[in-house]
Amino acid sequence: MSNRRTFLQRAFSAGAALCAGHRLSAQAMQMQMPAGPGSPAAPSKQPLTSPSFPTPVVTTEVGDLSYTMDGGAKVFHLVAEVLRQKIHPGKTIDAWGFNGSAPGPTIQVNQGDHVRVIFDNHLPEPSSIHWHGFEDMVGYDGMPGISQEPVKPGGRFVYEFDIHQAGTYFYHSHMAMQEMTGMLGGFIMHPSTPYHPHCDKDFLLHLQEYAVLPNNTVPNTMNMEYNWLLLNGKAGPASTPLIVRLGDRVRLRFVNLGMDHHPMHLHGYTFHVTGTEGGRIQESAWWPGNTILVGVAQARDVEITANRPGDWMLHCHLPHHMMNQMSSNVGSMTRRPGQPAGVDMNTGMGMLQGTPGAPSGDDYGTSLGRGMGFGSTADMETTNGPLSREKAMQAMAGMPDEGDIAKNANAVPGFPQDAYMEGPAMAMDQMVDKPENYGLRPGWSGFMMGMMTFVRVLPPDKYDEVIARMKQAQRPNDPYGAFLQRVL
Ligand SMILES: [Cu+2]
Repeated sequence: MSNRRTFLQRAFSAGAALCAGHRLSAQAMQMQMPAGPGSPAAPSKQPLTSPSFPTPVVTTEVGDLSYTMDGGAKVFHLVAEVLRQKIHPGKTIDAWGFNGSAPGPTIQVNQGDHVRVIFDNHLPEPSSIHWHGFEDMVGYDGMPGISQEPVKPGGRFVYEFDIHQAGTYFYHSHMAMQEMTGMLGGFIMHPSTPYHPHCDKDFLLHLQEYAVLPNNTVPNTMNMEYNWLLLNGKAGPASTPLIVRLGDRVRLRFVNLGMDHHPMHLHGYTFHVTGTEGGRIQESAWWPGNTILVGVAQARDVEITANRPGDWMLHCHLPHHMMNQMSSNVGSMTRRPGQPAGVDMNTGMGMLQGTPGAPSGDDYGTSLGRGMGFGSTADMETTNGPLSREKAMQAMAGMPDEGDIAKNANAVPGFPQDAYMEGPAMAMDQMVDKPENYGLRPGWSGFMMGMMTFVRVLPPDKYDEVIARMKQAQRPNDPYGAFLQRVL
């Protein structure tokens, strides 16, 4: 006990020492949550899945925005800024977000709170923040040029809210292109009266998409097609699994602020849809499903009782949203040594050259005549290839050669399909190693791309093992921090 109290005191002191504008440690934030039966201040040891309230919402990758108290107000300091973010091993982009991440950190408040958000604009252009779905005064609606002056670079605007709603809400820039380059975040309003049934785990997932050309780092927000599909700012397999104990009641909150609608599908379970961007749905109106279409500017809450163990996939079911770096129309997807970054028009577009001098020749395969080398004897190690067995195995060093590609594959109409998507994807288990991935089947990462992650429903022994590793990692600003505090 004394050790635990000492630890908590230290955590609180460390957090309190940080000024507003920095994210406090998750432990510090937890200390500021109202003391409930499962809060860290509770004197006795809690069971593993204590019915504490409110259950902190975990936003993997991005975590929470801390707050300080000023009189009766919870004060958040939200800073819009340009940042670099690694969305996948080997792919770092220049995004715009808040307080160090895109999406920005999640704001969590309680129904009945008075909330102040100090917004600082560190962008090179004007901005403002819209509070999506808030029933509040128009002066705080964040409409630049309508409800307020745009906040100039270096400028500040202070928003004030009396929270009388409850549910899954979000904030975003109301400059559309800023929104498409990452300026969005979650805003959870916990109800003053607990929902029934109690959820032991509660997760927020932002559905996002970027168009970033190969060899480029800047999302093209004017594009209408997307080649990077993300959950909380990470593309699979870099996304972080949702860790659940067998028997837990689990809530998943999806928020979509993008250009596409996403049918989010969970394997192995029938969930019930329990909430929208308008708040909680009364139980008699819940509807069952295993795929929920999350439209643009919508939130959808779904709940399951996790009574079936396994590493269950959770993903957008649009086929092109289960891929990474799709860009066969602009050149090879992965640049390798010796491969030019740019080539002349003839070569780059495969225009009527080569032997026999027409796109139907051997040098032109299913790459629409763009000289990608598909199906030819001159195939290159691009992500669109390599399709000869020899080249495939070279490119998948360490992968077992189990004859994944038939010897006559290049003669089969339609080839490649999944070999194109999955076969050349190198397993990168080590590159995305983290405690939440512990115990996954070796090579799993070669088969997870885009808007995908796992709901890992773990039996007690495996769950304890993963939780112990998560705690041991002691990651700063751990998005799981508030949750880990409760799991004793
Ligand atoms: Cu999708």
